[in-house]
Amino acid sequence: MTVKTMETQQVVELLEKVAGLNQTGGNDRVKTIIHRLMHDIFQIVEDLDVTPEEFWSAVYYINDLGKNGEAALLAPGLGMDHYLDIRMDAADEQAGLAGGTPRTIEGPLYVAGAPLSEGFARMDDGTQDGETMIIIGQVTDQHGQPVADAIVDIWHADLKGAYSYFDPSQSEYNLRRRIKTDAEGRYAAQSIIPSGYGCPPEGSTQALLNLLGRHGNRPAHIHYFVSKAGYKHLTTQINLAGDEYTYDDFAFATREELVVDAVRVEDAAAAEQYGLNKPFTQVEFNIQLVSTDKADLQSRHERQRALES
Ligand code: MBD
Ligand code: FE
Repeated sequence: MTVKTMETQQVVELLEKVAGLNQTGGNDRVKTIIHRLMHDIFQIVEDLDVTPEEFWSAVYYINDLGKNGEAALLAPGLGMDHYLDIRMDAADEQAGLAGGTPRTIEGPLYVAGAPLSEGFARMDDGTQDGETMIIIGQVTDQHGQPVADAIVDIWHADLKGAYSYFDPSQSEYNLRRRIKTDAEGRYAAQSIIPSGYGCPPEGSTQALLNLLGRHGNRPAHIHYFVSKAGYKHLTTQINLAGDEYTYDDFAFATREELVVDAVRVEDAAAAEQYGLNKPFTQVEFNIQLVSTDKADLQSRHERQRALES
């Protein structure tokens, strides 16, 4: 079928009324976006000859997506979070603010207000018998000078690939901590090596990924927010090397500079240094911040987050 109606007066006027362009009230930015959005959806229906059956299955898909609370999970799966990163990277480049440790996506599983400590934190509650992970690193500026008193806000999954708060079986703020860097800009944490994440197998996100012939897995990874006044806020993650999905992340968050080796340490003296009496795995992630006087770049973007006031 090759029915073309998009350029008719009837459809042009319909889109204008849909977006409230003939009304004085409302919000101009929303009107502009909805006008363009609905135009482009109509255009897809025309160009791809979308059938009523296809159209209504999409509508009820969105209903299910919302019921499952998965809209912010589908978004990274469809590359939207990574696309925003690509834009922010390009904007930084244009503003002369490129450089430092690369950003990558936040994901939907941050919880605000994790316990804050100085220099070191124990992140796991001791209930899971995982491989002990020691994370160490130094925060520096673009000239390699240590950044003291930076807040390193770290969160990661447990052995099931699940995150505390969203997984109510875990203790409060399990595997979530904020650590203030010491005078040398250093931070350290003891935790357990996380497992990779997989989308809920019966969920809406996985249902669409199946239709695309895609999996819904992420490699083992550790999320970071790093901030200090005077520096560009950094949202990033590290991906552990050697995971099946390190270079095949359904959320497109892997960047070469963010792939980190997890190194097994068998040396008893090294273990003793952290009060451990058994081998452990060390992960080192050094972070370079970029200075800026632009206040809006010094804090994380606003978005809905658990327990954020
Ligand atoms: C995660 O742990 C995650 O980091 C992202 C981006 C999406 C789903 C689960
Ligand atoms: Fe994650």
